Amino acid sequence: MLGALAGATLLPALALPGLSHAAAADAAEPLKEIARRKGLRFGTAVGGGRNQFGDAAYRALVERECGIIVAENEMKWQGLEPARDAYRFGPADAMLAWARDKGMAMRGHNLFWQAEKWLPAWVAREDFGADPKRGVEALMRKHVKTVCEHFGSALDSWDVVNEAVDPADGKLRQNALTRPLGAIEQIDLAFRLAHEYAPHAQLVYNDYMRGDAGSARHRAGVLALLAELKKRGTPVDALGLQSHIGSWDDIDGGKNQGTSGRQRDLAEWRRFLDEVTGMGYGLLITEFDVNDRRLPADIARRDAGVAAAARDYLDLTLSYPGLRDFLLWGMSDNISWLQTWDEAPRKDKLPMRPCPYDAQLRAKPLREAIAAAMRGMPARQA
Ligand code: 9MR
Repeated sequence: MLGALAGATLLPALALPGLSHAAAADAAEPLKEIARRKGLRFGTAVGGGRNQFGDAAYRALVERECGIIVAENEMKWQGLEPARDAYRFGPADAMLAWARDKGMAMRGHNLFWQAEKWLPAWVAREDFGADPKRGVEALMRKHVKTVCEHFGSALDSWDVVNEAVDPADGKLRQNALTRPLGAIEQIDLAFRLAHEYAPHAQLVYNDYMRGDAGSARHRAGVLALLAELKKRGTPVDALGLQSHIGSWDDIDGGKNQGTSGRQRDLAEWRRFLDEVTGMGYGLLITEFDVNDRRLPADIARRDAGVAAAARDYLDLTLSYPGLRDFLLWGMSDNISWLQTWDEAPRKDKLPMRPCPYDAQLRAKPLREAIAAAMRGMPARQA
């Protein structure tokens, strides 16, 4: 039944006035197939709410386009263990069952999110006893063991540590787990535990550094972290490039306007990726979307600007043949986290258009940019 729905949902996209023939042709060839021919897995995050996993048309779109999914929130520690020992695996299990039924792979996101506000509130209040170091180690072990054993080999890639570097100064963030252990020791332990309980899985450090000047400290901090982990022999396989690209720079105080700014940022990004891969780490794109807050209100111009930014970024990032997974953070504009994230709204308060499909699930120029970038990229390494 969902298969039939998928066709019905996508027909309007084929008939959409203004879409080029190329875009119409791409709507006929699923993004996952374009990716698969080159040895890449293409997919998206899926949220558990009514407008995503709860919506048959949205599910059908994901099934048609994606070969891999990740839960937007349902596998986070806060989602799996909202109160101490009160595990709630139901929402994540339902999504995993669906993925398996439809032949989609699934990755795990995330075991430890370093910003204290995203740890479960009960962890911050926890009494770690007379020997807090051992108390933290015991809690971390219980968490990783319980979660990794629950999902077993169903997940072949895990974001083990998420967003450890503070973009403001490039230093490691502190939280209730790092204070007793030390920040680098806690990150090291997280990966060692993941390696112990999910030995089959690719273990990923995931962060949102970008190429622009405002992100320079963030990039430097991530490189320093990866170098230190390498020195310690920590079992980290890859860097997850979240890839929330677009108009962020003015928030961070950078001056990135016009084409020369874009070229300079891309050159910095290449330098960064070269350093990461030079250390022997793999890469993956984990959360791609395009923030359009600097682009004009006019929809055609805005969508063209989003597509152009995506194309530049993807042409460079997908040129690294060790990059094997490419996931978006949502397929359609209406469900994007950017619509409700109040730190960076558009000044005109219009809804953002950061995803390849619009609110009616019609394909946008961003979809064509993604398809074209994947068609043009080199085949992946075996
Ligand atoms: O999109 C997610 C949003 O629904 C959640 O409220 C938020 C907090 O759990 O996390 C968002 O996803 C983030 C991801 O987990 C890590 N990288 C940044 C993403 C966007 O904020």
